[in-house]
Amino acid sequence: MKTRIVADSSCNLLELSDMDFISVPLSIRTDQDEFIDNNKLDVDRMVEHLLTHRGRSYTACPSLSDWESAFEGAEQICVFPITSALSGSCNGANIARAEHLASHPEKKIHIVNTLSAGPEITLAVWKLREFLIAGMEFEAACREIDKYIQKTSLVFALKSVHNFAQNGRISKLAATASGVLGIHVVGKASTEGTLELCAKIRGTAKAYAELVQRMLQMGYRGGRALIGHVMNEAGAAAIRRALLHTFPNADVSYHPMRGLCSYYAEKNGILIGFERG
Ligand code: X90
Repeated sequence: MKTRIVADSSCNLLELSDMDFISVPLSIRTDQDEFIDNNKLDVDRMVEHLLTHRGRSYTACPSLSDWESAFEGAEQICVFPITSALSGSCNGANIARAEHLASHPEKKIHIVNTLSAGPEITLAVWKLREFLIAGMEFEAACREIDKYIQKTSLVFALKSVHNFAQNGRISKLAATASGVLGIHVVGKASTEGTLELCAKIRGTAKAYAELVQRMLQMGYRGGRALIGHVMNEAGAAAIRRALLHTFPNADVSYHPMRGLCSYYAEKNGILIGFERG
């Protein structure tokens, strides 16, 4: 039976080695332009373009047919949409699943309730890949992933939450002081899958120290961590060094994020997905 992993583009992966994988793009829009978050998108150019863009901008989740075509041609599919608390992506995946199963009742489609975005989802995709490559049976692997994601978390440091406020995904009040020069908003994905803003920190070094501190408080003990950044490799590398200073054997990597996360996290933004315990 053909097994596939499908994620929407909030997971920042374009491919997955030794695994049938499809990324379903969200899109980022202004009144003039549309940026489809696929492998053709020049993310840095989009980020720079939006920095100088004066009008409104939006995002849109994948269409039902985008989801359904990602289900074609495989019999066992595990799906990773962005948090259902902030996007219609998960709802769309569920509707497409029901429609697809109506005409293909023999298939198995599992949708993971990620309640997160970016690197935390990537960790779960990587773990599922490991389970499947190790020969674990599909349904058992999906059950293990539902458990795994309970033991991972996401923290972030953003210099602006303007695009969240603009799109009504956090309150304007919560966004106060965001965008003020030198201020970083440090927060985490809440258990409901929304943004929880924890602190406003002046200065980059202090903000990153706060991120590491939060990770420790939340139970990071040197497991796998993935740092997603927006045009900020130096920042990601510095955080990685700080984590390795405390946990020399930790498996910490970083990568630039794709369009959707880069749009919301904005230039220099950092997201960290990590294993607890
Ligand atoms: O449906 C759509 O238009 C997409 C909306 C997505 C909104 C959330 C984007 C999150 C991107 C930014 C920081 C981490 C937030 C974690 C919350 C769970 C990542």
